[in-house]
Amino acid sequence: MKNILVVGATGQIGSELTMELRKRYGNNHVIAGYIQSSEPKGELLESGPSALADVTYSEMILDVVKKYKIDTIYNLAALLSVVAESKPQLAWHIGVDGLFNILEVARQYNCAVFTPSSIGSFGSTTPHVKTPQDTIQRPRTMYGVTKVTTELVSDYYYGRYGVDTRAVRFPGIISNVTAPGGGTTDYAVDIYYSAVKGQRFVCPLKEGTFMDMMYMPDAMNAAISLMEADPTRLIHRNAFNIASMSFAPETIYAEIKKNLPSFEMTYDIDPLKQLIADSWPDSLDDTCAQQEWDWKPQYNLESMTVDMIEKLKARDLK
Ligand code: AKB
Repeated sequence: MKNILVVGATGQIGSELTMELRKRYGNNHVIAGYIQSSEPKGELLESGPSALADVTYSEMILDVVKKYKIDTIYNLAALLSVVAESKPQLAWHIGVDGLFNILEVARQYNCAVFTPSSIGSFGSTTPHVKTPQDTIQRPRTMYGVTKVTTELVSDYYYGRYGVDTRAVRFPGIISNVTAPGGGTTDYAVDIYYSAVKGQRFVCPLKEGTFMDMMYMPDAMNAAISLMEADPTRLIHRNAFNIASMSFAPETIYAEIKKNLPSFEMTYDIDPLKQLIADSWPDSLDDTCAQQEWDWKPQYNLESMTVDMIEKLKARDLK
């Protein structure tokens, strides 16, 4: 049986991934690692063990790994793209110094490590349509710089020390549980909340701004399937392109309107978000993930929209 530490367990991905891992591996085998300012609450707190695990303090990570005999770490600590532009040094400290802390403990205690990268690891000189697995990565955002670095450092620890590091490049993740904060793709979550609350949505990105997106169940499945994959089949490690849908604001708007016909959207462009989005791919080619670990998403824009609206309606949003 595995013993898993989720670092960043109270964040957008962590809060759902921790619960999913508990379902699959048993509640007591999955530790929700949190930082002081964001303690777990409710089901996350009550369903299993939690521990202070601030990625910027190596001793803290070491103590948790030793105490709970951890063999797998999902390292989700990071600042998202827009907020990283206002705090570039902190973004590096959490994303890169933090990763070194995790990898050093992983090297000593033989842990596998998942540290997600992102579509943000690409830049304006990257081929934008069907972006290949191995291609130009010259991002100009600090978020992207940290993500390329985490890919390289993770591969380094695999090649040099044999640490079992694996990762995917996440697209924008859409969830009806925990809201994201400070990302460029957040609009694709916010739009559903406005629609279900019966409010007009003001979109911060221009028509025609395509980006890859993914529904949370597929994103969680990608992370867990990759960590479960047969290592002898993996040619790549850090990090795999994955994809399930690519759309622009007008596409998601039209899809929501099919379900909620009175929904309205207008535009008020945020220059920083637009600059970042324009530098990211329109769509990724995920052939390597399909071939090396049988990656296959379940949701498209249509099925995700039906599910999002149903789940948000059931929450009776104020
Ligand atoms: C962001 O928008 O910063 C993230 C991402 C795509 O990595 N959601």
